Amino acid sequence: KALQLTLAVVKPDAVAHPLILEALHQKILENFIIIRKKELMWRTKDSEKFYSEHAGRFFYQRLVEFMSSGPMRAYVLAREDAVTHWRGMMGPTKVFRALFTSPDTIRGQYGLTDTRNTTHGSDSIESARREISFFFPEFNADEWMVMEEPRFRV
Ligand code: YYY
Ligand code: MG
Repeated sequence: KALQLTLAVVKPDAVAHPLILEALHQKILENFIIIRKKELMWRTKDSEKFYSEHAGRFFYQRLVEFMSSGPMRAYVLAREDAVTHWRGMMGPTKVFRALFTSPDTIRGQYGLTDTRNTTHGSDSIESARREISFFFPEFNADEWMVMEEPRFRV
């Protein structure tokens, strides 16, 4: 079965804590092939653009401010069913749901609030494609699939 790509982001709340950042990095290493990795910080306008689907929601302003409040770490990750696997590892968006229904997930373990919830993960193959090029405009996913993906399966 072919490998699938997804985008994972460690958000500013988790990057701010070196032990949490390291724990998340280890979890990622155990579960995925890391294809690309970078540290970056957003301007407000990047945050607004990335989360434009949520414009007008009650949490939009605090989300935008938080996501441009400090450095983040982004990964392009590969494995079978990478999108759903990372979403499963992250757990539910909302901190109380994460705490009470999925305490073993990343958000259940480290989430602080509904906004400061440690990580982002693409929610579909289509959003993974779009979000990977948002964070890694120099990365050509189609080319990777043709030129590199087969190497991991021989
Ligand atoms: O994909 P995911 O991150 O799990 O949740 P979304 O519903 O797409 O919301 C994106 C982002 O918005 C979430 O990670 C935190 C923030 N947010 C919030 O601050 N407050 C909420 N009540 C819901 C979402
Ligand atoms: Mg989402």
